[in-house]
Amino acid sequence: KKYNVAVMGATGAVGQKMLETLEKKDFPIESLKLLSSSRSAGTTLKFKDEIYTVEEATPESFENVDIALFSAGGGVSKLFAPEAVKRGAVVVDNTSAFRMDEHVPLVVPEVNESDMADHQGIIANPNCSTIQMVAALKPLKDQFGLNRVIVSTYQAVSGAGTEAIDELKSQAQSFLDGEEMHAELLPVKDEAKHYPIAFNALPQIDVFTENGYTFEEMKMINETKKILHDDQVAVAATCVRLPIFTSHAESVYVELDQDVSVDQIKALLAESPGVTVKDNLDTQDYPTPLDAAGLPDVFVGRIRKDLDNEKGYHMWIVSDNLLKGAAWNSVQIAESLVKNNWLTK
Ligand code: 11C
Repeated sequence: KKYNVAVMGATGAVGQKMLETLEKKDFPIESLKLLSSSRSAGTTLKFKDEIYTVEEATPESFENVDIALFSAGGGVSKLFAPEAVKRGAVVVDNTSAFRMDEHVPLVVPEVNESDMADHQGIIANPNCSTIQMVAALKPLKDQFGLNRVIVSTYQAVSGAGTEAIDELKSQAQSFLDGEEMHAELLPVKDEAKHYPIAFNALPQIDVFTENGYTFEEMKMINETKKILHDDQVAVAATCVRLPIFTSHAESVYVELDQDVSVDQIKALLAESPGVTVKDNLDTQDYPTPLDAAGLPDVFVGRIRKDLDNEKGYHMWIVSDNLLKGAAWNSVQIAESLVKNNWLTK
């Protein structure tokens, strides 16, 4: 059986990776519709040697669509996802619009695939920095119990879209040319103040919330608890943007319920789905954003025991934010819907 698929936000950084992933995984597509806001409508994109013209989305665009992959911002999802569901499509939404809605499963297939079984038309794809962390946390929680997580992130500019990629390039060029760097976008498009990202580190991703954490940090905290089905696990996050194009890296400290060896943790993660352990100090082997870019795995390295807490461990988690963090995970969700017969309700 083949499916009528729509990609909403097809011209964006994630949308383009969605097309690449659908093609790479040879997803069974009967028809493909590429949608966007009016701004990008008319753009042409290639999929499997065919040229498609991106159409401006309207509610009617979703007639006869089986699966709609959304990645065009929360506002667009809020507007169009219910319209798509009304017309019989199942929406895989890669924005934060519905993630914390109790009727919307928030899914990383390797972690909580079965949460999708009773979906009501929308399945949310978690935030990229959450996905790669929970992929490693879930096996640890199941095997050894998980009490606390403290994470600091080192996030790529592509998380903020193609404009942020362009901003880093032009600032880097200006700096090397001895010219002034212009900052108009990062850390957050609509905020009053902008800082250069080139040769810099910005401790703000998304807007600040009332408790002093950024929205990105709160996403990591709240989404982790929801995906792991654990309100009790303590989670704190500090999210930082770095001048990296692709792949988010994370320094993660966890406290488990048990005192286990580093070798036990390595062995467990090595056999966990979607996770690759890259950790050999003798050969200086550890994951880096450049190495992880373009690959679908979540890479874990620098696994070591805390020197003061016998149940505390540190690790370094890296993954391509546009693939496992977004497009790859969304297409995995679509594959799971098909495989488990969860498309039609
Ligand atoms: C970033 N993590 O790197 C963000 C991008 O909620 O899906 C993804 C935002 C989201 O800026």
